[in-house]
Amino acid sequence: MPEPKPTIESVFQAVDRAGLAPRGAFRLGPDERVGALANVQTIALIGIVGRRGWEAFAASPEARDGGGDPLDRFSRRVIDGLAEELGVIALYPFGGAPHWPFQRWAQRAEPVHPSPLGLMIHPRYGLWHSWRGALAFAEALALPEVVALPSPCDSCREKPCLAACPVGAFTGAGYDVPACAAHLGGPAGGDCMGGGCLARRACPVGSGHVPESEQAAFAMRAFLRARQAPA
Ligand code: B12
Ligand code: SF4
Ligand code: SF4
Repeated sequence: MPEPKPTIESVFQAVDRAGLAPRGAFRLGPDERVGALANVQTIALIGIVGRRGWEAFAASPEARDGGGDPLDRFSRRVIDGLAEELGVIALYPFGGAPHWPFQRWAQRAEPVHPSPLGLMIHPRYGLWHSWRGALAFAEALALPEVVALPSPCDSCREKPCLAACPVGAFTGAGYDVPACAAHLGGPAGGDCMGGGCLARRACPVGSGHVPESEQAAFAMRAFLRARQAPA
């Protein structure tokens, strides 16, 4: 007898049990079903929101084994495990170009919107969320409708995020990555390195989900290490 079709609710429950955050799901259009996605109809996104997901990582062997890219290795182990259990494909936001368009996908799965920093903003979690992977199903799963909520940036008149970076890395024309990395690696970069990006922290949305210093510092160290690695 064929395996029963999973429901999106059971998939989200499995993600939850694995300690990660379900981040909604969406259907691929016919023109998107090419290459590695040729047999895929539904994509369910998985991530970290606030501390949800981070705690599972912090308790994982990868967090303590001293090896490189611990969060990516943790994500692969857990999400590959879910994919195997469900008989589906796992996709990841990391691992080199060409990148899967997680930010674009996310806008179809949850009420997230582009912010002036380039990061997606969530009405509840603000800028404090990310994606760790996705499960790609051959089946067209029945999905709940995404609740449409406006972008918090539309009604944010002062836009404090744009003024908070000490080196003006957010110019309105993009993100000046070399300026940011030079600041982080220099003597004045301690505040961003220890507590997280000041521009991100200046956003009033989701302020209850600002990561504790250990989580923020981990992300900043990983970012700086990647910027300093030889090309
Ligand atoms: C390359 C990359 C970078 C580069 C360059 C980023 C840049 N702004 O140019 C570097 C290394 C500098 C970088 C830095 C950081 N990154 Co980065 N990065 C990526 C990565 C791996 C690929 C982006 C990409 O090129 N995608 C390919 C295109 C085709 O996909 P896309 O969805 O269409 O993405 C673009 C569109 O969404 C577009 N876009 C934005 N709005 C809209 C609206 C519409 C309608 C459309 C069509 C497109 C569009 O902007 C995206 C390009 O960045 C993504 C992961 C991923 N796979 O997406 C993470 C990602 C974007 N980064 C992320 C983060 C958190 C960071 C950092 C904060 C570092 C950190 N500590 O983790 C910093 C700061 C980022 C910043 N302020 O912009 C998160 C963002 C989470 C969020 N809330 O949005 C992602 C999604 C990774 C993840 N695992 O969740 N990053
Ligand atoms: S400070 Fe305002 S404009 Fe900037 S990300 Fe937050 S809500 Fe959006
Ligand atoms: S980490 Fe610091 S230097 Fe880099 S963009 Fe954010 S505020 Fe600016």
